[in-house]
Amino acid sequence: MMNTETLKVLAGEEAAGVAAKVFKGGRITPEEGIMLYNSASLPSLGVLASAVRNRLNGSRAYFNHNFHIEPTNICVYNCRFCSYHKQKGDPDRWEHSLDDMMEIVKRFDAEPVTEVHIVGGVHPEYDIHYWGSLLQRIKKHRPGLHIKAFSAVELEYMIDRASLSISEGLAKLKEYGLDSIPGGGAEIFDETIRAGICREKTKSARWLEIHETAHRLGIPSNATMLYGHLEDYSHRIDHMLRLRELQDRTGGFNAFIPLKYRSANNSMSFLGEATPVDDLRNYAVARIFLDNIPHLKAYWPMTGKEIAALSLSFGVDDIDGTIDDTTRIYSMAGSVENPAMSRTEMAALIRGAGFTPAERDTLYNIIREY
Ligand code: V47
Ligand code: SF4
Repeated sequence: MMNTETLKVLAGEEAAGVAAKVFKGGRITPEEGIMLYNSASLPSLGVLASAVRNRLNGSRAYFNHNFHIEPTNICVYNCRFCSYHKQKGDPDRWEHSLDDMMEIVKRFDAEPVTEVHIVGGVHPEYDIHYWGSLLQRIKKHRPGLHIKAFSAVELEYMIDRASLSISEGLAKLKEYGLDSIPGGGAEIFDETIRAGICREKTKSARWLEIHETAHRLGIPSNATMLYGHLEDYSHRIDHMLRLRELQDRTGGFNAFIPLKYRSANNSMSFLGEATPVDDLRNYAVARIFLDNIPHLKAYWPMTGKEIAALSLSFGVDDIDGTIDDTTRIYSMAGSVENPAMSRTEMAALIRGAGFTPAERDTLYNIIREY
């Protein structure tokens, strides 16, 4: 434990009190969170976030052996930040058939992958039973593969279309084989900013309701936050506060994943992008503020390998998975083309940053320490 003078030197006069609280394991207020964003130095944020990280995850840094299926990039919505969605008839669209998607699954038959991550656009024609048959076919083919599928936006659309309640729809999907839900579609919960970037899609309250209902049905999930566009720090803290309150009620979130807005090929390109320093500050404040979500993930196909490695010293304990070149959502917005890393490469990246690599399954059971 550091004395007050050391804390003042490290964190600055204003942040010293907050630093003392964080070191004692206390929870910070929204005002304190905003203050950290505005005035704490980068090294002091690294130290504070590392204190929280070490308490929750020690020196481990996790990754998993996974692949993605992106069933379609056709989408009924038109989010301003999205470089990915296309309309029917566009030459760059894709719509994989169920057989095509099973071919992707079968490509991994000889590999010890533990998770398939399935997310795509909101296709106007496919219903809950179509998606259910995909889940069933995957489970039949490979019962041990964990299926993390469908953002709350896709779920809302298929469940509303079937005239089911959220609870009925999620229970049906669980029966079909859904194991957990990824964190997409959260964007930023503040209603005014949300209207500026994705006016039509799933309202914040509905996103939260879908995740809360899933947790109550025993379906864990992740949560994301899209940052670096129209929002300010108070909106980021408001977003994380809504997640922290939900997590206090259910404990169902495994990981929080900040997603930096990437500006290529979409209608908000004029905004540019947050800097690497802002990315690290954001990871750190998230780790300090969200004291009840066990894992903080840097999604490396979005951040790049270098920032993912650096982020481990700013609160991050998870750099997602091997991916194996099965996602296009970020390369279309300006990130790494053809993302793929072997398990050995992921372990080396983590070890090079000074942490202990741990291969995990979706629920953070350890498969192997490197
Ligand atoms: O909701 C779309 C984001 C999300 C852009 O749960 C963009 O493990 C930045 O949720 N710049 C979908 N972000 C991806 C997602 C995800 C990814 C990795 C792991 C997990 C998990 C979930 O991608 C969308 C949106 O926030 N997004 N376009 C863009 N131009
Ligand atoms: Fe559709 Fe998702 Fe893109 Fe929005 S972010 S337009 S919901 S694919």
